[in-house]
Amino acid sequence: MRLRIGFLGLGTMGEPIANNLRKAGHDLTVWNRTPSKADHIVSKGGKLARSPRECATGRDLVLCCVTDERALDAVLEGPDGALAALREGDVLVDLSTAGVRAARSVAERVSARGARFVACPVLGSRTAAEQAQLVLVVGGPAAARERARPALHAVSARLFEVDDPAQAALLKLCVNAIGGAMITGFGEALALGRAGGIPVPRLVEVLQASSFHSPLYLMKGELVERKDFAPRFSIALAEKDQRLAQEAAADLGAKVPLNETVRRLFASAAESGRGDEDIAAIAELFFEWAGKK
Ligand code: NA7
Repeated sequence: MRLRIGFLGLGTMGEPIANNLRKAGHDLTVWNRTPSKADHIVSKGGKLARSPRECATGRDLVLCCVTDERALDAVLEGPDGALAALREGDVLVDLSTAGVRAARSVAERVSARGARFVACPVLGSRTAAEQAQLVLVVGGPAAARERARPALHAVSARLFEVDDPAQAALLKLCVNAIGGAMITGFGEALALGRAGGIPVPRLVEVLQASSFHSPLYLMKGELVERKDFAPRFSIALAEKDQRLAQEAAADLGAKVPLNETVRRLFASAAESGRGDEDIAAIAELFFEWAGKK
């Protein structure tokens, strides 16, 4: 089914996702705060809207993919915001990881306009986005999920569906809390090993033969070795996800001491100028600390 889609936010993840929607034959209109990021899509036949409101007007489906809850408010609110365009029965899908509070609050604001909200945080890197191999956690009313499904299938390998947007947001935060603990534990152990003369590839080789093996360690171990920290998933975004997990934990009365430590580590890396680097660069923080003794 060919949908008229409005897509807001063409960053690292949003651009390839929107591009796959175009390739799947949907009628695509895009908007990005920095319009030049739409050049490729526009050169291939996508249309460029002048505001989020214009982008969201008269669409079968509106999707957005922006940094966090603040960016989400920036594209939704105000006279030129996307919310102002929503009409009875419209569907807004948020692909951002904006947290549980945002999922609840946006769901309320969208339903106040008679429209329906689906929180749909994505799992996977830019490469997975380019290859339409993302994993999506889709949370919202069944009829809204049904409307969104052809578009979501076009950009993903697998969908996990739940009824509640807040639960979809929480599921994603839980997965990334585990990922954050894995990558920081990995970086710390690499530095410990290196301090005792164990090269990174050797440690990764043994780790991968153990029952703790993971594609994450293989991928990130190679990046650490090559010092290639171009962002597949940036330290700043990882820190944001830990912050949102802490916020959710506080609301639910759950204790997340490990998460607090992981967040502090990402924050230290960001403060030392590594915020825009890939999470693999967390190892460099431990290498620097090990060097100082
Ligand atoms: P990026 O590459 O940092 O892209 C962020 C996008 O959000 C990009 O389009 C930004 O526009 C947009 N943005 C950020 N702040 C604003 C404000 N204030 N107003 C409007 N638009 C804004 O992030 P990713 O694509 O890697 O990740 C997106 C989400 O998916 C994030 O939640 C991840 O955790 C998962 P810009 O191009 O800078 O003008």
